[in-house]
Amino acid sequence: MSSAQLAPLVNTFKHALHSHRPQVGMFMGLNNPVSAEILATCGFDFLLIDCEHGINDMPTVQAQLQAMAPYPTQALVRPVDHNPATLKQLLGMGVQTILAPMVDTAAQAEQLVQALHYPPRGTRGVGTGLERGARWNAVTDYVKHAESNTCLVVQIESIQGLDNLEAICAVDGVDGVFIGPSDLAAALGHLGNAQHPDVQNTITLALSRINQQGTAAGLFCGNPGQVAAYRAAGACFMALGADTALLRNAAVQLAATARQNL
Ligand code: 3PY
Ligand code: MG
Repeated sequence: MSSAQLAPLVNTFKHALHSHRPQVGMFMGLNNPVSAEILATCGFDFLLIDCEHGINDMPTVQAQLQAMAPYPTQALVRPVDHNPATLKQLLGMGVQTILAPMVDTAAQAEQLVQALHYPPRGTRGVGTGLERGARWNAVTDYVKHAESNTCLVVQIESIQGLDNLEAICAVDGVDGVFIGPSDLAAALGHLGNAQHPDVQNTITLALSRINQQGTAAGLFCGNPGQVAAYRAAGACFMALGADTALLRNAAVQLAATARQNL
């Protein structure tokens, strides 16, 4: 390998899911490379840049990927939709793991797999000389190693998704299944109350069903007090809250503490 070439960029998150090694991370919605870099120093296995509900867009996703690159954490991106063109751009800018929201059927999961991989497995277009993902062709044999370092996690957050859970897990190329408690709560008639016992029981059962398929299971866990219970129920990877909420909660607490002493 010449000094102008790089070794393949290994997706340690994908490998962790396949060996069911527990992973903790956070959602990021602040849309800011400085806060992304700060969080990259904090000991999380992964940081998830959210384009579904956060205002992150293509240039700011790229800036955050660049900010996080020197640190031992993996970047995940949740795209706003399943559009293969959106996914192609994200992979091109160097995203190696996609968390796809609102996956309800095995057919949708299969379409996502196809969008993420080059032919013959999929339909991803080839443009490595223009793309950060391949480090503009500095990565040796990028196209040959892309499949083994590209990871798909699908989100289950509807009744239909629950009904099709086993079939979705069985799609070749689905590396993990992530429960979205807020949308699931809404789907179960408990909008705004993901802690409702019906929702929590449904989550526990879903985690067990995902594990029975041999697939890595994950979920959003806004309360660190629930980590142990979710782990016992079969969660392998958990997103522990969001940077936006962390900032607000800490600021509210700071203001309140100061006021108590005025
Ligand atoms: C949800 O809870 O609906 C999510 O998408 C992840 O937090
Ligand atoms: Mg959701």
